Amino acid sequence: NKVKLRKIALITGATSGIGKATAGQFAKNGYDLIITGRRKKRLEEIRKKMQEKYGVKVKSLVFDIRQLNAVKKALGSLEEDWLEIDVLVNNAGLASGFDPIFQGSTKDWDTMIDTNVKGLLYMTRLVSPKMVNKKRGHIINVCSTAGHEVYPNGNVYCASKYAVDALTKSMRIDLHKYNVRVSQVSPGHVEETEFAQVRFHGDKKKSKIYEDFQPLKSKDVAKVIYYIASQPKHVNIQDVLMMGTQQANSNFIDRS
Ligand code: NDP
Ligand code: 8X3
Repeated sequence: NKVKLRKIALITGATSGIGKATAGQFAKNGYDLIITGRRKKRLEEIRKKMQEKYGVKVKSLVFDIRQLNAVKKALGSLEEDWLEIDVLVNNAGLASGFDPIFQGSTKDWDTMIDTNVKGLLYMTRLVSPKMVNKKRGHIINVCSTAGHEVYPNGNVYCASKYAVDALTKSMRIDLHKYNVRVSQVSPGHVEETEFAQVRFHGDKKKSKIYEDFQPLKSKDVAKVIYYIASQPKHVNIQDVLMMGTQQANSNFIDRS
């Protein structure tokens, strides 16, 4: 009996925050990694660090997840022995802007929908056929509390995460008969990420949204993602909604 010992996880958006922490958790647990992002230098540093620290093999793929051709080219560059991906973590994503609907920037809207929804779809479309053929695999989407509840000025970001929630549920219907698990994690505020900096377009003052309470840390979410991936084959954790203790939901945070 040949037992497959090598395990491969592909994590999108691994240059910072939750994706980087998730790469660390999978590497620590012996997974070879494919890590992606647009920032080449950062990705290369993370690749080297993971290899040296955990002794696993790591591939880095630099591409913009919004560009279907770039996604195809990057995945197409993988050698045969990297194609059997066990876990796909669809993490790359962002909020861009924080404006009421009548003032929102359509450029921000395009960025969020193209990244959070279309990017996730492109990755899934290209990675899932092999999982279906092998009747084995796990796709874990990074959703958000914003995919379960809306909040003032959240409009398009929330809509993009509601779309992630809908896709997680419908992908599961399409894939469960092929023994492919589909799960998601839905965190509230998470620090040690660049999320706020990106949302507020680098405005340092506005980005200080985690100062007067203790949010989750990127590693807290990463550990849950790994926990989801490490369940016995007959168990599929469908969604984990998680928040810092001082956060009750999207709209109630104890900042006292
Ligand atoms: P970060 O900004 O720290 O990380 C976002 C990652 O996504 C980066 O690695 C970035 O890489 C990548 N990314 C963004 N746009 C693109 C693109 N066009 N092409 C390729 N990669 C891209 O934020 P987080 O770690 O917080 O975000 C990770 C996920 O977690 C997102 O989906 C976010 O919506 C979700 N989330 C975050 C929460 C939070 O409070 N922080 C809470 C709930 C969910 P690069 O810039 O190098 O391309
Ligand atoms: C990120 C958390 O509350 O800013 O998804 O939408 S929130």
